[in-house]
Amino acid sequence: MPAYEFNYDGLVGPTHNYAGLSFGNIASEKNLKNVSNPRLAAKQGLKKMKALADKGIKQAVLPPQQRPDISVLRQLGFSGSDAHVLTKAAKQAPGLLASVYSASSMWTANAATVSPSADTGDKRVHFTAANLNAKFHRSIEHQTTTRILRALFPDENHFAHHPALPGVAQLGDEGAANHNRMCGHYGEPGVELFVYGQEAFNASALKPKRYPARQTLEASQAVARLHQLEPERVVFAQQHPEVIDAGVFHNDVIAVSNRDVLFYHEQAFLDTSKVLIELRQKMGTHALKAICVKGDEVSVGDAVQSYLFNSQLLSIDDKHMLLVVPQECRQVSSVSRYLNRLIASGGPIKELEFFDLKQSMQNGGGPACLRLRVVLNEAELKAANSKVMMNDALFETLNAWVDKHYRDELAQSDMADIRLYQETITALDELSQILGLDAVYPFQLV
Ligand code: SUG
Repeated sequence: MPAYEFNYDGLVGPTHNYAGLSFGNIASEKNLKNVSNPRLAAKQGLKKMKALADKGIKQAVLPPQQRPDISVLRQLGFSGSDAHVLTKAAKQAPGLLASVYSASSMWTANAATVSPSADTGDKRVHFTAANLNAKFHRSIEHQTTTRILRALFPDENHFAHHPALPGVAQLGDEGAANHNRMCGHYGEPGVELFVYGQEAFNASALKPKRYPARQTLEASQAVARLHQLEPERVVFAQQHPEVIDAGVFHNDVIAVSNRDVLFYHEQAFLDTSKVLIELRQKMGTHALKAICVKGDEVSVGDAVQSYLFNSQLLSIDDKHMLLVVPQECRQVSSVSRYLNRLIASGGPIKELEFFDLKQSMQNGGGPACLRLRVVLNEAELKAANSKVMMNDALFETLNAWVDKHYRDELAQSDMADIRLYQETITALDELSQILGLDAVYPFQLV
């Protein structure tokens, strides 16, 4: 059955801010305490969604989460009225307050790992919400993520939803950001490539020295089992520990794939030739097109600064792929020169599109971080929530919703303000109606 790749982009939430919460993510650390512009951030994301939808890419929206999540502060011992909880947390534990305020669910590449029905044993689309255990502010996303995914893909005949893996470091799971799927057409069985940063239960295995490896082999293996993937169609590859230490905190900061094309930096994997041999063997008749960027063309540092690989590689048709890159790729000269050569090379990547996503980029989130890929066939598409599909009308409605509810400046000092909390609840209540969501947010469940 024909199938399509849908890009579900995270709608940036009203509390988007810079709190420096992600050790190992250089942009997040660098922009600590900068004043953010949530309205602009949301609009930059919407603009990308609309532009890609206009190019014929299947585009949808994933709603933001409820922030601040005051229930987490209560769980950690703060009590009294909501206003009191916020002011006490601001005084006593500003790091915790910033964590429950983070709009980090916008990076939906970390929401879940998704396996299309063509790959799974029971021929359903499988979703496992990522536990995001490596960072406290992200570890509080998965319960709402699961509720949202269930609301968007409700029919159990077509969709299987797994709760996040246990929230411990040995099973750290960061979702689709460390997952690629190689295939011919989207509806055909594919080979799923899971990239991990460390092996948790092997003390002698190589690990990064400076920054944490967020994803473990054991977590990747568990997701592959839950999704009933055939071992003959799965590849596990270790990310090079040295690139994690250079700021590559997810595989999607150093590699991206689409169908039979793998676009990656030469230092992405610990043992590249083994990964390529296994992929070629498991892909069978679909010849892998490997596009390797050498370190003397683009250094790992320039890749991290420009987010060249945090791009979206999208099929316009069977012979034409588009690379969606952040505008920073124009500003780093080695990357800009490389991209000119790439387009002139006559390979499968024929077109570039640059986007201004600076608000998200300053927290380490480029075009690929902002989207979760979900392959759906016609029957699955009919069973999915259609109100989140991007089109002219939804674009207008969401822009108007952002204008009505979002601030254009947010500093850490605003977080004790109970009015900000109330504004977000009002906004999400309205959004639930726009997107046809039923009781996904904690405030709707009480
Ligand atoms: O988990 N940044 C996110 C960025 C996630 C990018 N996602 C992918 N590569 N797929 C993270 O590090 C920063 C929040 C702050 O510092 O305020 C943050 O969470």
